[in-house]
Amino acid sequence: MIDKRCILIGVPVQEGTGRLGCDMGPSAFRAAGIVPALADLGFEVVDRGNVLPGASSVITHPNPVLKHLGAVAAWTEMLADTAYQVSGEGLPIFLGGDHSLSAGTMTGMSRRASREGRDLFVLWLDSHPDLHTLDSTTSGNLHGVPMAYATGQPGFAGFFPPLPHPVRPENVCMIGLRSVDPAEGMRLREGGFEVHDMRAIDENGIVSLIAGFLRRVTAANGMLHVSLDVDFLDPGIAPGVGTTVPGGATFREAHLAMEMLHDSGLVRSLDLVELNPFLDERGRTAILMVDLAASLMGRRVLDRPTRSF
Ligand code: Z70
Ligand code: MN
Ligand code: MN
Ligand code: MN
Repeated sequence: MIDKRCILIGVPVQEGTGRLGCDMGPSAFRAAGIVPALADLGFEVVDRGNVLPGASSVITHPNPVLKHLGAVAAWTEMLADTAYQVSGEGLPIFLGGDHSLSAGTMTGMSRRASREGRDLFVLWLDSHPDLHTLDSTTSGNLHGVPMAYATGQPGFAGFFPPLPHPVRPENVCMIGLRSVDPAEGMRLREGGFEVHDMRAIDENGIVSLIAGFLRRVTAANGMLHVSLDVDFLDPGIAPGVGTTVPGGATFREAHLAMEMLHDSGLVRSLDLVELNPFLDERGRTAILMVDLAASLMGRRVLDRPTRSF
């Protein structure tokens, strides 16, 4: 962590999903107490409020199912600039909003890493790889494409902003996958990504998976961005999300992952995405996500020595 300042950026994008409600995500994170939770850990918390994209143009594409291409491209362009700038002032926490926002945040953080002569690494905690291209998506929901865009898969040029610093697939670790479309599976097999599905968590435990990745980040002097999709979690504990996929991470696995990330000292930026407060139950998903963010930022039950990986 570069210092003790974290900067909250509300990103009320919902055009990347098929349903409404993610635009209320930033408000729900605030109502669930994210500011005092971080301030209690000794951080200076700067809440920049919600950001908005520039005007979107109508973009036509040969894939007729694409939804809100112009709007998501405009969000991406604005967020790449915002992530780059804010990451020079503190640790940005992006309060989504749907997962299309990560197209922008990964791009901006990759530029930040390059500026420091380093490589961006991404820990992607999600039931989905979000690795569709504009050509391969069959739902047309653009929260299914950010990883393909940020890693420079073909077909985005001329539709999304240019990508000067693509993230290397080898620097991406996905954990929690349990819903993968055929075109995404092909890219996962051939693209060089580090991929751990739910079975891998069950067989190995989440500790060894995360420790292995953190060792690689450390060895490369990498800068680490974490992208946490609500649907990484089991829907039994996190119902406030548009896509519920059974068999997700438990409360204890998710907290343990966050605690390890904190201990590593490697995290430089965080996305909290896909929270849909309209589908939540009395704020429990928002509260859980805030608690996980607090664990990542250093909340703990007992003092322990810092670990290196
Ligand atoms: C599916 C699609 C998706 C998040 C759902 C699902 C994509 N692969 N991503 N929820 N975060 O529609 O492309
Ligand atoms: Mn996702
Ligand atoms: Mn450059
Ligand atoms: Mn997902």
